[in-house]
Amino acid sequence: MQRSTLRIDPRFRTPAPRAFNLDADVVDRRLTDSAAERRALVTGLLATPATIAPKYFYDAIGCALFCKICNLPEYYPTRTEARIFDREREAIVAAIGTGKQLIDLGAGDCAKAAMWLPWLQPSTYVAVDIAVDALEQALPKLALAYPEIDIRGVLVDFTRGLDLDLDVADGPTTFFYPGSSIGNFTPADALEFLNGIRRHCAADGGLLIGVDTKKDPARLRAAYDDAAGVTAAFNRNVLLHVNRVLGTRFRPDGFKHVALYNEALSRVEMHLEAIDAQTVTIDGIGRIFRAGERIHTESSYKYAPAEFVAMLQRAGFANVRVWQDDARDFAVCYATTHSAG
Ligand code: AVI
Repeated sequence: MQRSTLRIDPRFRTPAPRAFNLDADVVDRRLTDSAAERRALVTGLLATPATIAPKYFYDAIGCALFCKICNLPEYYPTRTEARIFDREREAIVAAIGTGKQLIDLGAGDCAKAAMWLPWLQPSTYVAVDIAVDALEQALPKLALAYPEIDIRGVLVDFTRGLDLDLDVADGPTTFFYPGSSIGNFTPADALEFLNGIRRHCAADGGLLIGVDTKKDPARLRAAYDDAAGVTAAFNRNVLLHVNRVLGTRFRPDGFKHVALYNEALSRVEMHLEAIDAQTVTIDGIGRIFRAGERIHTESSYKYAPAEFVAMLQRAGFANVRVWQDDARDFAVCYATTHSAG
């Protein structure tokens, strides 16, 4: 990913939404309380076990590494979801309908949604992401390619709460949340998040979402600990990002990448394990990481399709359709806000 010409200090405050000078407007609604963000990060690092929120993976280098992960032989979710989309495109379009507004959560480079634009022919396409670089590069190209669609971007950390009241117009709305990112929420938070989406959908709206399924733990582990070491680099890079945010001096090479499947909780966990004892000064406090001590950096929950359908129904969705690949490695669901077929 190229560096953006737009300079954004990660500690910045944004008093009010503003529009950048692009062919497609990008509104900045990122939250603002950088002191609270910093406090939460410090609290996580000083806790035992220590934690870092997964959103800190996605600086410019982290985004580039994540793109590489999506193309790794071991990381099946991205290509499996793409195959389901390809194979089931017409059935999915028939279920969704055309001409609605399309809200793309975690849009990134907008590549996944771009495949749907000619099919769904949305009136409006709103790309929502926290990463300014990706939206800034992708949206002008989309706006040129689809002049008939009102194309907009919203910069927001929607993992802190889904408040798109200013961005979602009245009328039928399709939310698009691919990539099994829902798995990075705890089940309780996922339910609340899905509820929030449903509230924004309005009548005749719906959610198209990708979900990773439970499977052989060895395959799950391999997907998060690839032979080329890309996921390990992605995991360790979070420490460089933390160093920039907090002014700490974590040494990424002092930590080992650990990926494991926690069968009891149905989740892959990623950790960074201290190779030897090290002390890191965090907000003036000397935090000792003992050899073998771990920092928990990510959980990625896996669902049986029936479990996920039940969660969608608990969130108030109805009429859930599920499409899977032949090996049942991944599931794509479309759920509506109305109960009639
Ligand atoms: C973004 N998210 C769905 C990925 C996942 O599979 O949980 C993040 C990831 N972490 C390591 N590899 C991929």
